[in-house]
Amino acid sequence: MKRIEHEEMRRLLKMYFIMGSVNCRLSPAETLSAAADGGITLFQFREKGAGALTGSVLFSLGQQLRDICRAYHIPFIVNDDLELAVALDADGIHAGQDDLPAGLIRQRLGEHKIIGVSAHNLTEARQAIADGADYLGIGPVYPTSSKDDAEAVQGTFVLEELRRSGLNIPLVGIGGITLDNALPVIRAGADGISVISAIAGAEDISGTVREFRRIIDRDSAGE
Ligand code: TZP
Ligand code: MG
Repeated sequence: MKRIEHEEMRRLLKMYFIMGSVNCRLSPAETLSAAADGGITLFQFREKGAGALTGSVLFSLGQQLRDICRAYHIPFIVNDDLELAVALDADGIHAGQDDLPAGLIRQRLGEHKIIGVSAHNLTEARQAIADGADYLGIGPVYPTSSKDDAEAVQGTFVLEELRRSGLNIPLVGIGGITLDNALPVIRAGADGISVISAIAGAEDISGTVREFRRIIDRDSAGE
């Protein structure tokens, strides 16, 4: 099988939901099912922070969330952990700058898996593309309380800079994105948005995802 094509990747990035058990108000399975009902296009299992699960409990939760994704035909991405991604036969992996380089991940996972990399500037973006990333996560666009070691808030500047520099790799914005501030992220050149708390912590998870989709889909239709 071959690498995912840019246009398919762009479609998957539209509404990228990320979470782990520490982010959820309801159970992770209920949270993911509700988000899937609302229309998320991609999911990342990111089990991080105080109280994060480990070992066999982590693996079982991964299996449960992977199976929900499969039932909804939503690709299942694992954050950082290559062994977990392999053990769960995940559809891909997302790596930060301090994690394994995309080139090594590609060697291990093969051509057909999705590899995403976090980049904070043009240099990191170019390197990740050279290493074989399928998409880049750019942020934090806005202030976030979901990542302890988040880099400086960058607004939409880096997204704009990457597009101005002619990079056409699929991009997704991340960090503090809500229904009220999602549109500028798309207008700056992102193909989609990735969200933790505005979805995992929402009173009405499906309704919130539907509303995000309306904002993004309306804008990409040029309305
Ligand atoms: N990387 C940069 S910001 C962030 C990650 C994982 C957290 C995003 O979470 P939220 O709750 O959508 O701000
Ligand atoms: Mg990481």
